[in-house]
Amino acid sequence: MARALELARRGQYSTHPNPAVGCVIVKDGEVVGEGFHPKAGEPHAEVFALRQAGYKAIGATAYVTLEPCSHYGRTPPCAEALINLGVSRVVAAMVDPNPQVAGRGMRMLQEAGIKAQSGLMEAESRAINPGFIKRMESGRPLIRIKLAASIDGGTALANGQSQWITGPEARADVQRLRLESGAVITGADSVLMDNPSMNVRPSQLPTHIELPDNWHHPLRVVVDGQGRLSPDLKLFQIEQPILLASHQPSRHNWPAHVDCWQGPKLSDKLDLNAIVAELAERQVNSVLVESGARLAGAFIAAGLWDELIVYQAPKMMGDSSRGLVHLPEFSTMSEVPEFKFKDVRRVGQDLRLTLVRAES
Ligand code: AOF
Ligand code: ZN
Repeated sequence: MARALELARRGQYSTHPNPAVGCVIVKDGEVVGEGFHPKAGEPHAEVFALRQAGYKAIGATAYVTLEPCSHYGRTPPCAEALINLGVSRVVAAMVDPNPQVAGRGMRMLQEAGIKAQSGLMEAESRAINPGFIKRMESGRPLIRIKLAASIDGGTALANGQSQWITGPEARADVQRLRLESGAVITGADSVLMDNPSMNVRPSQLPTHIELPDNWHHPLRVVVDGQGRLSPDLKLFQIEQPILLASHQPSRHNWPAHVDCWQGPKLSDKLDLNAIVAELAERQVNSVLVESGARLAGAFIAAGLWDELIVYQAPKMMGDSSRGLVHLPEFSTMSEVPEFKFKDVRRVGQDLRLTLVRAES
């Protein structure tokens, strides 16, 4: 199973919206077939492993990082392929949270007389596809909010200057976060302030990442309620898909890669729940919010987040600098939102703090 997990990880930047899955087929203590799912629309992990195993699959054990599927999706059911090719035992790391499968694959195998169990190295398997699992289990994507600040919480000087607070290693780590995300969301404030491109730049990724040729570019999402952005900005010059979200129609003519999406208003602003629902509809598994203090605060206040990732630089910007997140004023400490550190580590000269809900 450890080997199957290793194989699964090879697909982690290209299977969107599908999960990354690996499979190893073992016969008489020897590996006879290996495979992983490379891309949605292409065969699943089991099919590649079965092809390699050929007749040796008869009486063999298949280790799969996800329950074999039971449905006709873009490809036929893997449970059927395992049955037809004579595998006698299937060990899965976890049940597929996709409601179209959800235990039916295991049942199909058992009904065909195959010994089928799940739960081996489950935590490791879940860690490979957190976004897919979140969307399948809750109907909305996993939402991570990235923030960067000085040790005293400054994110920009009073004059707006903010580049660069954190060092090159932290910025490379942010490139990795983008690569892991189905969509990256930012707001008009940040776009007007920094003129960012919001894309993944392979040359700026951490050196340990092996990027496959068919890697998935995250959908860039820009929240522009007031319609303040114009097509000449840098991010619109890059011909990768952009979703431009507003609660009112746009006045501009946008190039074909910019999809203008109009959503409902909630207290005079675009309803963030509606954007998140739209992204789930578009099969986005995980979202990275990379925005200014207002939009980040709005996501937090709406409860639309799973992880806060805060990069903290060993610098002081003083109390005339701008703060990390805009939240309403609190009058007692009991109202102040509390979080829990899930992970704390050093990235280059900076710290990376990962926070989750206090009650999780
Ligand atoms: C497997 N093995 O390697 C993967 C599985 O549209 P399709 O046919 O590609 O089906 C996608 C669904 O299949 C996906 O949502 C998930 O439930 C499952 N993925 N299953 O048996 C695999 N990638
Ligand atoms: Zn399958």
